[in-house]
Amino acid sequence: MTIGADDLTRFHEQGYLLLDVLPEDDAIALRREIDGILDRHRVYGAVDASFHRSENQHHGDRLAGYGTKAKHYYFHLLTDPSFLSIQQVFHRPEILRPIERILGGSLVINNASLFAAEPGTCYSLPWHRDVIQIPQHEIDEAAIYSQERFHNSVQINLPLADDETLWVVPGSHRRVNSAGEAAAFAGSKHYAPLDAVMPSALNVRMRPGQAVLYNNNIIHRGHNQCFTVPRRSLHLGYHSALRPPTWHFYLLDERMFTAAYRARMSPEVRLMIDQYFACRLRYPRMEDTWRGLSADVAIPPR
Ligand SMILES: O=C(O)CCC(=O)C(=O)O
Repeated sequence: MTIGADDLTRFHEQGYLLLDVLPEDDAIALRREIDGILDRHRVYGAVDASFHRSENQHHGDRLAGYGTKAKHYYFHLLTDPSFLSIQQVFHRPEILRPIERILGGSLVINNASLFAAEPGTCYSLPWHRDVIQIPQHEIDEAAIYSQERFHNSVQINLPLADDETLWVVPGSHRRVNSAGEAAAFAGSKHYAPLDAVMPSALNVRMRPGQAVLYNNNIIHRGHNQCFTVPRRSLHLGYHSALRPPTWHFYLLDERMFTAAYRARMSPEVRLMIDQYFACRLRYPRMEDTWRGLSADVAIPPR
């Protein structure tokens, strides 16, 4: 399945798009497989119930001792051999086709993670746009959050269990902050304070197998006062190799892809990784992705 012109317009205007992507049974089967992996590393007993901040969650957690903290875990799926068996989902056509429609083909994966949390966990990632790689004084808001600029990145949350954690401010990806948003981000262009009020925020509610595709310049956050069901959501990022990438492209750590590990990957995923590093050779410097942006203006492919 791909998406039609209306969905494409909705994605560009609203900055996010909710889609039925995987059959629910496939999502539940995948969730069972992931539960099995987590269970093999889970430690039962006393739980550290203190609140764990999540601003640096993208650095990743270790599987060992899963469950000893009441925290929102973030596991890197492309570099941890424990997750090799589920990597086939990264090239499912149902995921790739809608993104190709948005980005224009030659897709390169640049992030694949798992959000996992157990019932009773409180999770509050502050409001942000995904610009934390850019030093605050170099964030050119008018150039980055602009309709004129083609944003070569699509991020997806694909829940394998009911999920009501993602919040977005529709349309905020292509305009500078409103007065209310500017007040929330007055102290930091990276993260608002945890208790900041965000006007016009919307909660994205999804069933297993649905996915939200979003432009990660949108103002968004992950927030769940207290999970009542486990969170098991895939969090994936793609670029098109046809255009210069954005700063999100540089997350993968080359050192993790040893010859021994690569030999264990499926040919399809190994090819995806090869394409990633080939693209990175062409665009080696992350800082080039935000410097001189006004020259990188282009209309989106249709
Ligand atoms: O938890 C979520 O759904 C959002 C996570 C997020 O925004 C992030 O990791 O940057």
